[in-house]
Amino acid sequence: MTITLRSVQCRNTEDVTGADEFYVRGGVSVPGLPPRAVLTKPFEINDNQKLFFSGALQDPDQAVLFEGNLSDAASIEIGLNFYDADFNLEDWDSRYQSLLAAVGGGIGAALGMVVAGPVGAAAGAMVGATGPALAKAFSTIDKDDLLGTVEQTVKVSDLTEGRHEDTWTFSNNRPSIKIPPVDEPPLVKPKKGSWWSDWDYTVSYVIDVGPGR
Ligand SMILES: [Ca+2]
Ligand SMILES: [Ca+2]
Ligand SMILES: [Ca+2]
Repeated sequence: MTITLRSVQCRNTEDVTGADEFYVRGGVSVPGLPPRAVLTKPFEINDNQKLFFSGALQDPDQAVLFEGNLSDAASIEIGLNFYDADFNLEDWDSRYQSLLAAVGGGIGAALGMVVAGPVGAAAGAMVGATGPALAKAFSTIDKDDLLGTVEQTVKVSDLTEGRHEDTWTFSNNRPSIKIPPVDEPPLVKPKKGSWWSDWDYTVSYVIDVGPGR
């Protein structure tokens, strides 16, 4: 089976003027397999645009979240952060491999701490790990704007053979997505009197399940 990021739709950018520089960072974990580090290079997207990762990325492999055969008993944990880049934009091409390695090291260390943790623990650990890992490689990267996070557990036994497409929608009002839902994430309220931006995005992804799973 494969899990792939398909498209991103922007209804409202985080940047106040012009397009956002959208990227995804995080990881995917299956017990017993090496984790997969996820890092897509930033691409510009503006209000009311929908872009496909396959066209927006020079290397569409960056949009692959998982690839391999799994048994019915397996489950896949996905932990992703969605960002608008405001810093280092000109450095991404030359430093991509070292950044990807930093994400891999960060999620690997975080997963080591949650071995045999409860369902969803690995996804949460990966979401929390990319910031510190990347900040070591790129000192200003954590000043980029976090648009949303997803923590999702996919049980292979829940999937029928064929293609499944679904979406994650996140905004300044509801940036945190947990699947299966633990409890409703709290609404984020702007602080009175401080600078505030709003944004609204939907990312779609595809799970393709083959006959051998
Ligand atoms: Ca921004
Ligand atoms: Ca930006
Ligand atoms: Ca906005």
